[in-house]
Amino acid sequence: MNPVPDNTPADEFQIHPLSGAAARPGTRLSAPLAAEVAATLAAGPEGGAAVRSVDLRVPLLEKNDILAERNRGYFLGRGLATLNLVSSPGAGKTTLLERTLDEFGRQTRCAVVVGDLETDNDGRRLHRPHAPVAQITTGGTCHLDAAMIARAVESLDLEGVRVLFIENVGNLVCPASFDLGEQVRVVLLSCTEGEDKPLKYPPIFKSADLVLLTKVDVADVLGFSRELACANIRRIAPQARLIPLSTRSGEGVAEWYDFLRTLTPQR
Ligand SMILES: Nc1nc2c(ncn2[C@@H]2O[C@H](COP(=O)(O)OP(=O)(O)OP(=O)(O)O)[C@@H](O)[C@H]2O)c(=O)[nH]1
Ligand SMILES: [Mg+2]
Repeated sequence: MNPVPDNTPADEFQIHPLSGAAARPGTRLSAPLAAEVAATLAAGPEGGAAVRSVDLRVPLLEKNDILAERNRGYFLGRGLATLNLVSSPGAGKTTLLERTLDEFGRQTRCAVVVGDLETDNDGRRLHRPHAPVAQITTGGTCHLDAAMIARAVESLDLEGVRVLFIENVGNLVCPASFDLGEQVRVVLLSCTEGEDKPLKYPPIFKSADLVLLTKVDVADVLGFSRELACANIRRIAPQARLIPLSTRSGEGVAEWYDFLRTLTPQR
């Protein structure tokens, strides 16, 4: 494999044509594309192509923000408090929602929209006669967006529902950029991930209204420092409320329900 040159400018990256059409001279490309590929490869060192990155997210995010604002108005009009739960894969979002529907959800009617790349596993886990659930399978997209939420919500019977939970795709990066129109963003950090994650993935923590430090029942056995994790969360997300929690031991669960009870729909 070709080494990456030392003098690579910060806004460029390298593509080495190890596979695909560019690596197979026998493959015929259309004439204009072939000329463009040949010129690009000729310009790069040892067959590598230097490509300037272009940020395509700005128009995409502007469109999402407009749709998110529309969702927010819809939720407010229906008197719905909405929470967007985001975390790395496996931090305990579905487990917390299962327990929440079984306990809090008996007094206050709740609904759930849950997103995953593939499978409807979480939707099936969350299915309860007293709580409507919609599953979004993104087919590869690493986050939910406002348009997906608008379509999913249309499929739900929201009669009498006061709290709408949105379980985002497990990912600590992409969901940070996509407003869904939620009232409250809840970021979960589990003890199995390590204390340093707020420092390494700050955008999502900076966007949090509430941080749940989950799986605290296993903190000691993992040698996980709750104090250090809480200090890191407070440093990166001083605006957020923090609740250490375990769905296994029940620690923090009552505080979570108290938080939910205080929510009144607002922008
Ligand atoms: N020890 C312990 N394990 C937990 C706790 N909460 C969840 N788990 C376990 O963590 C694993 C992942 O939990 P999920 O609820 O599926 O996590 P998730 O965030 O919904 O995962 P994705 O949807 O894949 O992102 C499961 O094996 C749960 O049993 C907890 O409080 N303590
Ligand atoms: Mg889940």
